[in-house]
Amino acid sequence: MESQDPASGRCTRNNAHEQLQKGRRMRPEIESSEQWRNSIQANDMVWIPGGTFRMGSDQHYPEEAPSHRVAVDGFWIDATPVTNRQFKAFINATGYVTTAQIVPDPRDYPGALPEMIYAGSLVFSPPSRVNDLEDWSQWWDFMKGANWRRPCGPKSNIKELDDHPVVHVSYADALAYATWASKDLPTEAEWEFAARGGLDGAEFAWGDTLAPDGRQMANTWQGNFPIQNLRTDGYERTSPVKTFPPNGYGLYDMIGNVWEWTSDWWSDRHEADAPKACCVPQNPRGGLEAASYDPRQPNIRIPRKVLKGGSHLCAPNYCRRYRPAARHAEPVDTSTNHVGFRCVVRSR
Ligand SMILES: [Ca+2]
Repeated sequence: MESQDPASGRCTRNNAHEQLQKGRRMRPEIESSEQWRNSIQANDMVWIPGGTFRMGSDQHYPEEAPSHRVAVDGFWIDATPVTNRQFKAFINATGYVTTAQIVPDPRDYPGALPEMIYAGSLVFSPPSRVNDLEDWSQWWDFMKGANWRRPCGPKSNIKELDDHPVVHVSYADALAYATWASKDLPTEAEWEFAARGGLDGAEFAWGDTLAPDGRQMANTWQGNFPIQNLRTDGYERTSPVKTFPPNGYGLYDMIGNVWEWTSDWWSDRHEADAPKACCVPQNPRGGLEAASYDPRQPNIRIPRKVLKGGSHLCAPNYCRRYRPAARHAEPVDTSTNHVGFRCVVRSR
């Protein structure tokens, strides 16, 4: 099974509630609809008209199947992933501390080596050679001191990365930001509908060819992952948002750059297509939390959410998940340097 995101064995330390209360007190409430509209426009959001579409794919990985019809109501969605500049404003306003900056509770990780219990996050560290593409530990390093301010470890910083997507955010971190901003996280159906940009059934967010006429349409990986990054698209790691063309809805970086959190609990497969148009699911909310745990790690009870969009580490030889239908299971406590998020606002 090809997969790029390991379960890191991090803990869920939910300090979000207390910090959010603090944040709310410091942030003026948006009370009138006019203020709300102004907020939407000021926040660079795009209105996605509701509709029915074909979600998933029968042509790729088993977790994307079966392709089935789904209906979603209209909603607003951020034109780009949340950037370091935006996340910094949230941190400055609330004093929020991210999951990666907190030492995990060993009780959440029975069997974990004591020397592995520290504040840190997963950083992609390309090896010079690999023995087995199934063994992700060859290129993922649970690095002490890595967090959103230090994306490549303690000696790195984000001085030149204001317009890059924020990374090293857990699900709780993403939800805390969204709540502070009076927004929410998208469901998988909302995210996929938006990513398709009106091209129902297309392979990619821009059509059916990965690189039309050789043009790179997203920040992915060109070359032999994980040892050879040709950077044909110009970027070895994350790229500034809006570097690559928008999709048909005017949304940037839906594919590639960073994976994005959705609010749906993971399920191994989609549900079957409805037998009649009358029975198409409306605004589905994903599977059950109890079914989202990783069966390969029975001792670690960390539920998993759905990630969408693929990242700069998705490569043709390893993880062809640079498509709207692609999905990945991520434990809610896990943060890495290729996972970020964007927010939605549902119609009032
Ligand atoms: Ca790239």
